[in-house]
Amino acid sequence: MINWNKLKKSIEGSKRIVLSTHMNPDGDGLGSAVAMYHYISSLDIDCKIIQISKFPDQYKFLNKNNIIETYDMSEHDPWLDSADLALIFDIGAYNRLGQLGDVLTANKTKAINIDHHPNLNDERFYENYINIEAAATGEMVYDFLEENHINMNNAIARGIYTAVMTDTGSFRHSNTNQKSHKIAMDCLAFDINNSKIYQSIYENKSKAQISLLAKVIDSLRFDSEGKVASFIITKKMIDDSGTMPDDVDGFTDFVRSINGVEIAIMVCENESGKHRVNFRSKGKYVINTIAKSFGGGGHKFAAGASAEGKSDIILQNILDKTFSVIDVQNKTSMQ
Ligand SMILES: [Mn+2]
Repeated sequence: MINWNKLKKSIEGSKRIVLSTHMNPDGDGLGSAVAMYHYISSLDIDCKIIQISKFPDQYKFLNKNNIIETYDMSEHDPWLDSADLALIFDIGAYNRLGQLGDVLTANKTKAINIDHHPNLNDERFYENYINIEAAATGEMVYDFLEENHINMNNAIARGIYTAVMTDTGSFRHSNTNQKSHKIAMDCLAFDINNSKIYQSIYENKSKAQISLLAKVIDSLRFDSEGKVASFIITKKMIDDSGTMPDDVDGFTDFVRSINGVEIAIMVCENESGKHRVNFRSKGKYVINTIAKSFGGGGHKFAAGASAEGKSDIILQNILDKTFSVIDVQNKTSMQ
């Protein structure tokens, strides 16, 4: 059992708290940070959310009064100098804090990890609050509030709802359970506009994004009798389509939705020779072991890694590993 009261005491004993999440932040990381921000600022503690990437516009509705700041060395380093606590949400790995992680380490700021990814026991964290059973980190923020008898309000509910909605694939993925729906129900009691939140995040695609998706669909590769679908997105495809690297978010989920596909794999070249790899499974095969063997990680059925080199060689290596993982898991499931 997680001792959420201990976290409350750490918060109450701090004078200046920074909240952050992983690079290329998503609805879970941002929603968790926003929910916690509204609680902490109600205590009159100096508090900022600082994230390190370009702010994703589809989450603007979380950023009323511009409470989510984008890390800027000259602006934030003096403020961070006297931060005595950092709460880091949904990080997966400390390195995904980028430069902000280096600043926190240099300042010896007490950094607390609140996450539903497996604990990597990174010594740069002072403390870890981990629950890999949680569908979202936002579920853990909900637990924190519940166990400490802290009431939600509209702004807190909006953050938590966004976190749980996005990490459960809008309550569709295999991690969706009674609790995710209970959290949604409790959040909706605070008058949040669930339909607007959904539209803002998912019904906001650019034409360029859709034409890139069309190219991806055209070039899909199928293996293992159609169980494995994979695709490559080159830097050139991104440049030619006029999209941004983050615009490929959700492509792997889309490919997984094809009948018969159990595993979808994306190899996307962000910068010349540098790739982001995504794995999605329908639930029959655990795929974070594949991600791990390429230096990445993640959840059982949704994971990622990065890889350097030539796109087609990277994909082939990943596929080879995937085939052997499927073989092993087929054998164990027959036993
Ligand atoms: Mn998450």
